[in-house]
This record gives sequence, C-alpha cells and structure tokens, in this order.
Amino acid sequence: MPTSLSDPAPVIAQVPAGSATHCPYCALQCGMYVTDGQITPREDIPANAGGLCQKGWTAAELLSSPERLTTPLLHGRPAGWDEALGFVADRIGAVRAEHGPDGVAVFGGGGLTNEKAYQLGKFARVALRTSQIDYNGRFCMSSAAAAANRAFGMDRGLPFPITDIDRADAVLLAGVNVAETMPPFVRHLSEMRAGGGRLIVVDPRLTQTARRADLHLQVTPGTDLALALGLLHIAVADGHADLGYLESRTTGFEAVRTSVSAWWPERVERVTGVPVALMREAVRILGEASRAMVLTGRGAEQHAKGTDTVTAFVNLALALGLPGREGSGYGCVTGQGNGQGGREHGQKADQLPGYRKIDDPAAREHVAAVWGVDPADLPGPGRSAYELLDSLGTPGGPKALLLFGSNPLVSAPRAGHVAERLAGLDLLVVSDFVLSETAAMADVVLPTTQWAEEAGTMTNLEGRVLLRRRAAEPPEGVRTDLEILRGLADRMGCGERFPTDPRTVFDELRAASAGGVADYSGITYERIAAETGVFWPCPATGAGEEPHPGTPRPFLDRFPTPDGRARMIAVEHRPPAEDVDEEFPVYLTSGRVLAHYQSGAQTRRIRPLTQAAPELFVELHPELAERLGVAPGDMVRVRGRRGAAEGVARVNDAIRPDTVFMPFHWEGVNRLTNPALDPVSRMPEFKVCAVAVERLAGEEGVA
Ligand SMILES: Nc1nc2c(c(=O)[nH]1)N[C@H]1C(S)=C(S)[C@@H](COP(=O)(O)OP(=O)(O)OC[C@H]3O[C@@H](n4cnc5c(=O)[nH]c(N)nc54)[C@H](O)[C@@H]3O)O[C@H]1N2
Ligand SMILES: Nc1nc2c(c(=O)[nH]1)N[C@H]1C(S)=C(S)[C@@H](COP(=O)(O)OP(=O)(O)OC[C@H]3O[C@@H](n4cnc5c(=O)[nH]c(N)nc54)[C@H](O)[C@@H]3O)O[C@H]1N2
Ligand code: SF4
Ligand SMILES: [Mo]
Repeated sequence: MPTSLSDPAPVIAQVPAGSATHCPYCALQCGMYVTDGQITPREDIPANAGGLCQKGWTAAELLSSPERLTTPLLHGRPAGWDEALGFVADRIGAVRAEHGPDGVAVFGGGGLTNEKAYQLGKFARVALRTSQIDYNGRFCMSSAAAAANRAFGMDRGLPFPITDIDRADAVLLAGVNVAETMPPFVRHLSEMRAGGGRLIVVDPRLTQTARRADLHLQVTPGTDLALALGLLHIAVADGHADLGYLESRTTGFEAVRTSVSAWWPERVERVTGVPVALMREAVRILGEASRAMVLTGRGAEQHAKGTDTVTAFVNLALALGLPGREGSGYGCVTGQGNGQGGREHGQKADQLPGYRKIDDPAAREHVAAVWGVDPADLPGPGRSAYELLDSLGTPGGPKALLLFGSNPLVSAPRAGHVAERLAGLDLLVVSDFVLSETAAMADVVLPTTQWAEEAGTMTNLEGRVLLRRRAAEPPEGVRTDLEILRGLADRMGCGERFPTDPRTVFDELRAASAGGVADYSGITYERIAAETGVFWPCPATGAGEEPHPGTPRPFLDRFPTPDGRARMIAVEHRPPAEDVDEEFPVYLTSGRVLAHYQSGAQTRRIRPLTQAAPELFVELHPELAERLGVAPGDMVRVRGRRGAAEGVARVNDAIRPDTVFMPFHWEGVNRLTNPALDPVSRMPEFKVCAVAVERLAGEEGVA
C-alpha cells in the first residue's frame, strides 16, 4: 500500500518518478529535475520555463557537502537523537515551569514548506501553548502584505500569473532587482519589451535590471513614498486618472487626491533627486498603456514607512485603473522560496492558518476545532520578529528559543545586539542542515533534511501552490523538521497530534484553511502534479460537484473587502528614521547579489558561488571614493551608530554619490542597520541608515 510520497500514489507516479521538484531558494520556485544529484530545468513551470540561475544550477552541491550536519550537537559535541531531544524537552519543561508558556519562543522562516510552517505554528500554540512565535518574513514581506490587505482585503503577491507580464505595455518596478534576485523573471520583462512594452525601474543604483529599462529613476534611498505621491499628483494633473474605474471599484479617491495636491513635481524632485522630466515621462508611459503593472520589491518596502510607501504605489495603480483588470495590476515581488505560503498558515505572531487573524473569535473556533483543542486555550498574538529577538533573555521575555529556517545573527537588523540577546538565553535550539552562524551559538543543533530529500508544497510568487517531491536520499542520521517536531511533541505527551507524513499534514492544513482568505481546501497533491500548480483561493467543492478551478486572477470581479471595492488610503511622506548628518554623512543601503542567497549559510558553502562572489564589498561612486581617498580594492570601514563593518571597495558610477551599497550575504552590514520598525507591519528599516566611510590604513588595494 502506498502510504507516503517516498512511496508515491499512482497519479504522482505518472510524472518522472520522484525527480520533478523545485529550487531550494527564491520565490520564483523554478521547476527542476533532480536525478542522481544532477539538476536539469523543467520546461513545464511557467515562471522559469526551462531557465535557472547559477544558484539553481549548483543547488545540489550542498546535498553531499562535507559541511552537512549529520548528527545532533549538544553543546558542540555530537550526541544521539534521543539524548538531544530529551535534553531539549527537559529544558523546555524547566523554562515553562519557571516562566510559564511564553517563556519559550519559536522563530520560523519563509523557506519552510507550507506543511512545516503550518506544523510549527500548531506546535507553538498546541504543544508549547506560547504566543511567542514569529518568523523572518517579517523582515521580508510584511509591509507589502499589510498594504495589500489594507487596500484589497487580500495579500497575494502577484494577483495574476507571471506570464501576464509578457503581454503588458508598461511595467514599473520600484526597488526590485530581478536581474540578480530572480534571473529567469527577466525573460518575462524581455518578452514584454520585445512586444513594444516599456520598463521603468526605480532604484538608487543603475542595477542590471535598471540597465534593461527604458527609464531609470535613481531615487534617494528612503524617498519612494514622496516619489509615488508625486507620480500620482502628475497622473491626476495630466488627466490619466481613470474616473469611471475609481467610481465603480474604489473608495477614498477624493481624500487621496487632496493629499497629493501639495506634492507638485518640483518639490518631489527636491526630496527624491528624480528629475521632473523623468517623472512626467514615467506617468505618461503608465497612463497611456492599456495593460500596465506597478510592482514593488524590498527596495521600496524595507523601510520604517514601507506600508505607507506600498500604499502610495497601490494608490497610483488604482488611480490608473489597473488592479482587477486582466493583464494589469499591482503586485509585490515575493522573496523567499515559500515567502507567500509561509505568511499564510500560522507561523506569524498574529495569525492562524488560512490567513486568519488570531484575535478573531470565529477564526479561533474554526482552527481549534481542527486541532481538537478548546479555543480558549489558544494563545493570543505575540511579538513581531525583531521585537521578539530584542526581548530574548530579558525580564518578561522568553528564555528559550527554537529556531527553524533562519540565521538572524547575520540577517536581523542591529545584529550585534541580537547576538547579545541570543547569548542571554537559557536555551537556544537550532534545526538546520549546516552550522550557520546562529547554529554555532546554539546549545542544541538538530540536523535536518534538505529540499530535495523531502516532500512538501511551496506557494510561489504568483500564489501558485507547487509540489516538491522527494528526489534524493537523505544522509543517514538526519531527520525532517516534521520528525523533529514530532520527537519533541512525543516527549511533551502530545506526539499523536503531530504527524510526520507531509501529505497528512497538508490534508490537515487544507481543513484548517477552509473558509479563510487563503483557502487551500480544494488543493491536493494529485491536482498540483497534474496541473503544474494550483492558484489559491481554491475551496473544496461538494461530492459530485466540479472541483474549483483555483483563482489565477482574484480581483477581476470584485475585491475581497466588505463592499467589494479597493480602499484608497491617504498617506504622508516622512524622512528616514535615521537621516544623514555631519557625523554620518552617507546613506547605507543593502540588498543582494546574484551568486548568494540571504545570510549566505547555504551559498557560501557552494564553491562556484563563492568563486563568483568571494567576499563582502562596499559599492561607492567615484566622486565619493575620491573625496575619501579610496581606490578600487581598498579595504574600507563603514561606521554607524550601532556598529561597524569592513569590506572591499568597489568603485563605480552606477550608484548615487551620496549612497553606499553592501550585500547582506556575509556578516557585517546588519551590525549597522536600523531596527526602526514600521508602525503597521513591524518591518525594520533595512534599506536606509546613516554611516561614515573611511579607508583602512595600510590596506591598499590594486586598482
Ligand atoms: N541572488 C539572490 N536572489 C534572491 C535572494 C537572495 O538573497 N539572493 N533573496 C530572495 C528574497 S528573500 C527576496 S526578499 C528577494 C528580494 O529581491 P529584491 O527586492 O529585488 O532585492 P534587494 O537586492 O534586496 O533590493 C532590490 C533593490 O532595491 C534597491 N534599493 C535600496 N534602497 C532603495 C530605496 O530606498 N528605494 C528603492 N526604490 N530601491 C532601493 C537596491 O539597490 C536593490 O537593487 O530576492 C529573492 N531572491
Ligand atoms: N541588511 C539587510 N538584511 C536583510 C535583508 C536586506 O535586504 N538587507 N533582507 C531580509 C530578508 S528579505 C530576508 S527574507 C531575511 C532572510 O534571512 P534569514 O532569515 O537568515 O534567511 P536564510 O539565510 O535563508 O536562513 C535560512 C537558514 O535556515 C536553513 N534552512 C533552509 N531551509 C531550511 C528548512 O527547510 N528547515 C530548516 N530547519 N532550516 C532550513 C539555512 O541553512 C539557513 O541557515 O534577511 C533579511 N535581512
Ligand atoms: S531564480 Fe530563484 S528559484 Fe530560480 S533557480 Fe534562481 S534561486 Fe532558484
Ligand atoms: Mo526576503
């Protein structure tokens, strides 16, 4: 009898057995086959249609890497599973006895499959009964999510298939560098441009993406909100507002129109550094297009005003009549592999599965019934990611932390402080397949399986639910995250509530999500395999009824708000939380390079990738370099109010002279970044802080 995916059910066996899966990294979730450790791209997945980036091509190297963890570590020494899990359960028991259930915290990740993210949220609420759970998506998607929920009543990254981009007449990308962050995405933009479409890129740097654009708006870091207000001002003044659409599909336009009236173009140029003529041209291109898209990424979102910035771009899209029109719309370019699904099924501090709110009595009742517990026993909302990390080991804060799928020592803002907080814990437990910087600090490290060694579903940037199959044998000694959670639950007396078979967990997730905003109840592993993915919402239908087809474009007829209309909300620009001054005269911004992924825990262990991008660098403009006496290749120190980091100088005129850029794939930049939080989304201000840059004496480079 087939019982699990390692022993697949008949429909799945029609697909080349066990080898069709998806990339371990970003939200494009490129389809690939993994056969005997060799990777080949899949043609049938529209996002990549046969393409992969360098990270995807080399992803299998980590499966057999000597740096792979294959045995639990207890205070740094190898231990058996029984000893390690027994130790963790005992310590959790002791912390709970002394500090109550909120003494134990959980931190998850947007790279976890839907099944793991769901199980982690359930484990926190049912086994630990703690309110203290959040995840790294708070550093990634939360501002765009908050703005989309506010405007549309639903947060689905792209509310349309990615192939809609191919046929657009105009696309505006605000703070997105897909040429490095999702290379196969560029094909969709190229297709669009080949058909006569125009590309507008807003970025303080002339990135590889901006080089492909018709217009590059080289904005000052932290001023996108002013820019979006200015673009809307021009759109209204020049008669591009779609009044019929605004009347029938939105509310709030009048207040928004009034609020942008003071953002005349010359004022916006002074704040943003973007010339008036370029703004007018951008609006003309968008306004005259019959199919246009406004897309935001982390460059516009990772700010203490990210939610309002995205709201301003959404307002622009709404004024032009784009969202809910086929071939047009607003979208956020989601980041992590399961950045979308990871934010729907309950690893967020304020959330229950199906994108339900944890403080909604009806949601609590529904999910408690699926979990077989009393709704009154479910904890309430907890702290957001940075606030959680900041509270660790403090009076009133958690004393133990279980971490699955994140490396906050490298990736959290004000990382020096986060390191102190982690060091102050009574118990730090990390599940990982490599010894990340954070795992190296842990009391207990639990070695887990990697993407190709386990099954599960991932929801890509389009809201398309995909199936990862088990395509390789895991090394002896490792366990899946689901097995790890089960092992702990067993020792806490509730093991039977935590099955380890991904399909069983998915079936429970479907029931828990039924009736929620992100309804997966009509999606099955078989359907995903047969249809190359299913778009949520996809509610289950009754016996004998046609299955629900899934929802590629959820806003065509109405928005999922109480009155069916999109809500336009007036927002105001304000400066960054930390602006430049005499002591710290340069803006620091941060982001990604093609060869590395996130904190680098995975990609810094893959040789072709470290050869392509070997070290931390600081990108600066020739004018700034000259003023500082810095030559290409010199070591420079970047200093700010919270710490300092050193890197190799890269001098080029692709960046603004008032700004330096550093990638965050190595420890460093986050010692400098500002944990000022967005008041709505609790997203930290990764993309702008004030620094001083100096050449390190005696470290002369070669020009
Ligand atoms: N190679 C690679 N690809 C990845 C990842 C990775 O780590 N490496 N991570 C994945 C994840 S989780 C995510 S979230 C996505 C992120 O994907 P992107 O959002 O494309 O990535 P970033 O490089 O963080 O930021 C994009 C751009 O924002 C610009 N920027 C900086 N400050 C500002 C500003 O104030 N305004 C504007 N308009 N732009 C600004 C930067 O110069 C940068 O070019 O990538 C995914 N793909
Ligand atoms: N300065 C600056 N900082 C940033 C950003 C920025 O633009 N600038 N971007 C932010 C963004 S958008 C993000 S998404 C975060 C990401 O930053 P992190 O949260 O640190 O993400 P990763 O580096 O992907 O960490 C994932 C860790 O979990 C492990 N892992 C991967 N898959 C699994 C799994 O299935 N199970 C388990 N148990 N472990 C797994 C990996 O080996 C790795 O050690 O960084 C944020 N930090
Ligand atoms: S673009 Fe993203 S999903 Fe595709 S191969 Fe590269 S890292 Fe993997
Ligand atoms: Mo992200």
